[in-house]
Amino acid sequence: ARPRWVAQPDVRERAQRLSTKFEEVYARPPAGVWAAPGRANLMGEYIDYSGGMCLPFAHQYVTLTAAAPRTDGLLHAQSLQDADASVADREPRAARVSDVQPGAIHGWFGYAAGVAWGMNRVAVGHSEHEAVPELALGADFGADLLVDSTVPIGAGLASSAALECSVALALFSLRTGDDHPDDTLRRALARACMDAENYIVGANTGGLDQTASLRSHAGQLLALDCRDFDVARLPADPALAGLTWLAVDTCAPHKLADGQYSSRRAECEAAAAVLGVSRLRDALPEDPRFDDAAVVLERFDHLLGAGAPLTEDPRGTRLRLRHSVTEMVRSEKIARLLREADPDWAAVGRLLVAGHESMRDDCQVTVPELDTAVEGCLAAGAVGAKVVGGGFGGSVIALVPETHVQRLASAVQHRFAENGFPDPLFLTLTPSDAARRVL
Ligand code: GAF
Repeated sequence: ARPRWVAQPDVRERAQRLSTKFEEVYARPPAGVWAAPGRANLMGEYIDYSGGMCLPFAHQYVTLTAAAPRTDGLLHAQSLQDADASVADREPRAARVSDVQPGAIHGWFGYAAGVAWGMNRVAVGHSEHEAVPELALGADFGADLLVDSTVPIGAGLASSAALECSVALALFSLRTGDDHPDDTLRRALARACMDAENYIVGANTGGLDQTASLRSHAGQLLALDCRDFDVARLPADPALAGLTWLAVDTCAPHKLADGQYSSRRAECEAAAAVLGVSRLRDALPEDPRFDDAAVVLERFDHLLGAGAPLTEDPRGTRLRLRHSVTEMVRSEKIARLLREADPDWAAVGRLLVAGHESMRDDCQVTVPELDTAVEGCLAAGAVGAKVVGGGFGGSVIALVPETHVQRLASAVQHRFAENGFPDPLFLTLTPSDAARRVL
């Protein structure tokens, strides 16, 4: 069989189609259409919640939200993907904004309604964020929403964040009339989307995806410092070196809310408690090297030997710690390499492979399809390859010479067939603009 490629999205055409559909569904035109991308991540997996550095970029696949305001405090939502969903998930969704709260909303509508809740929460401020009154939706604010996604769903490419962030930008624009929120407001919107995911959807994720979706720039990577969500922009363009980003969606089912993700996070928090720091990044110095990671592990072993209170699974906790601190160093190393005028992409590639091995052996979030995809990419000439995002299925990204892309896809496809895995999907990814109004 020939490799199956995911078509490049025609965002304008999809937005126009969505606008027409909106009129059919709600019997009035939308006030606009907003789009938010998913992300890839070069390095810094499973360390955002520990304050590590991540290196994401927004890709060109977006989720679109067409929206019009209401004045009765109600939120209505439908999705063009509902046709593919189970019957229970297909009904139009409605909720009063003031009734949205943890445990109240289920299914994908939780992501959309959760954002309204998150915006009101961030507006008044809470322990993790100072008040940003511009995000307040107001007592009678409501909206009709129609959603369409071009981001492969559940593929580890941040389809959830794309949904949240497109809804957030739509609600913000409807409420304030501001179509160009600055970086400070985007940071606050990202926090509102994180809150939606953490509290309304119940996935204890760390903010990487929402930040990438709302704060990226075309042609750049973000160096995202998750201690304070400050970003620096790296104008790293592999195309200058004849390289491109290829994603292989293994199509192995991917799910974050099933406890595996939260247990990884809990183990990292347990390791931090043993080390006496509030988050693992604080156990490393400002400009960390691999030697520093080794020192942290020695300290951990020493503290355990001295009878530090421990978790149920000391061995697992130590592996998670080793993944976290080495991943933090790999991220900083790649950021240093990419700040050079002519980056050493071969060195970047070696770090990507080391990152994958750590995700496989220490974080333990890969599945055979992911490992096979990475091995297949490397055997066929990729400069580097690794799982992207939360793992347990989903995608790998590979850094690939442009001239090898087709050959490499055929080789991976062949390897999947040999292993009896279903056909994967292939996408070339381009660092693209953050969430924006498109119509
Ligand atoms: C998922 C989460 F949503 C992110 O916060 C991040 O932890 C990622 O997995 C792993 O790096 O995408």
